[in-house]
Amino acid sequence: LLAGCGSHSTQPPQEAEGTQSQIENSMQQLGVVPYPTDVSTTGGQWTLPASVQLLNSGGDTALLALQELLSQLHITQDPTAAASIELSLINDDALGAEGYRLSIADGISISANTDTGLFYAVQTLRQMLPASSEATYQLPTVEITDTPTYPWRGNMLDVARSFLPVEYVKAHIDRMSLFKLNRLHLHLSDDQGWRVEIKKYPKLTEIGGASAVEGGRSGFYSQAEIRDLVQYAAQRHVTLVPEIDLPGHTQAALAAYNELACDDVTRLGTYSGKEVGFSKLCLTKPDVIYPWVEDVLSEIVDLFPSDYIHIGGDEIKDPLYPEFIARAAGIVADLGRTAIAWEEGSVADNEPDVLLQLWNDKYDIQPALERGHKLILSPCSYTYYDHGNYQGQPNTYDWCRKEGVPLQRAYSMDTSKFGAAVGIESAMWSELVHTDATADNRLWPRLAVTAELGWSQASDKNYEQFTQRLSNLQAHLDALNIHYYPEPDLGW
Ligand code: TNX
Repeated sequence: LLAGCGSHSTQPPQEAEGTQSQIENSMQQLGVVPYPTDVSTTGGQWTLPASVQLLNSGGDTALLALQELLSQLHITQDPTAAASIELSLINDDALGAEGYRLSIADGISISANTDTGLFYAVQTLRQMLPASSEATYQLPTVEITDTPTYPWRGNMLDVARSFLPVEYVKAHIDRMSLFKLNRLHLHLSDDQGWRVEIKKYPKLTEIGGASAVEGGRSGFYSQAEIRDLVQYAAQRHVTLVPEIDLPGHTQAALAAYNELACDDVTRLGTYSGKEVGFSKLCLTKPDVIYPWVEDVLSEIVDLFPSDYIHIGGDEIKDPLYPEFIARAAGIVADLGRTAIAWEEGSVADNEPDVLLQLWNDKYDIQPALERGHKLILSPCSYTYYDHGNYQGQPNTYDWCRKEGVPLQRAYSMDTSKFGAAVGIESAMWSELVHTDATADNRLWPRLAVTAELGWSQASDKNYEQFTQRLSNLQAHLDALNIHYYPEPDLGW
């Protein structure tokens, strides 16, 4: 499906059919987000018939995704059908671990090095087709070769301030996968709540799971639920990245286990305010806190197969803070994984493989880059989706940018200017986000920006074309039941 020229089109006037500029025009209008690396089309069309045969050599989740897509469109599978859709695993270094080729001529042929690549090709096809069944399916004849710019294309959900139920997280993973987003960072603990069952410390969820920010939702994930979520996400090529925020932002844990605090008698109830920066594990009680940190992180590692485990590290002042971060990152390493810390953790003497998550646009991360650390880019003035879709949007923060983070602002981020990065991650903090519908409104359509900046070539960046392509995906967002913000730039 080619995107029509919207009223806000900036396309040059069309020339005679088949000219180079017409071809480029139609190329740029392939209604796909994130935009693929290389698209070549001759301007022809192919009609996908009502019945096709599937030829599969190596697709696993990709085959399931393709079958689901066809069944939604009421296209039947028939081994004797003339037209075919073929999935094949190949060996082509240029495609890496996530890339694919998709060719549409008088059939559809998809190839990739991995099931992940095949799966992403199916997502591209899904976007090129309508969101629900129609009488006929016209596709442009096209050759797409597509590989991501960054391996880390993420989103963070703060389920600690206000909980998000398993069903929401699953729906979110589905939605992410349509846009080839591949990391879901779960902020599982904070002052206002503790959201993951830890068998050795049941009070963490008995007490910490029962609290929330004022007006927000309490709750927690059992270990069985986490295992189910991990598997659900893996089938959609999303890695769940757990964060246990340490040593600050720990009031929920301190309320459950008072001995972790320095002042075991004062201020140890649960907390439902919004201010940050008052709580911490007692860093002068190493014999108490480190065994606890080790126990908690070893259960986390056991639950989450992610190579990276986030240890938090934000917004705390303590002379022993650098030592704590280095020790906690060391515990993660001893458990066979690699730590992520928020930018402040850069003051610690960490192994250079520790990832730093940049959140303050102006933080001086240069010294850490010089030591070889890589970044996850979450500069608040572009990626904090708890900030308004527009200036003054009710129940949004604006501490980082008073105009909020409108779609165009988010899109204007230059990912190359911050230093060596594994990718980009947008963050939805939830002090002010207390329902599924509000979460949807904050996440969408802006999450499509995260996807495009994380995947597409910087040289293809063009806001007008991005909005044209994205506006065409409205029916897909509707089909996924997303209560998105009706962004005027998209005509929604
Ligand atoms: C800063 S950014 C925080 C969070 C808040 C958020 C609100 C960061 C690492 N910490 O604790 O929820 O601002 O926008």
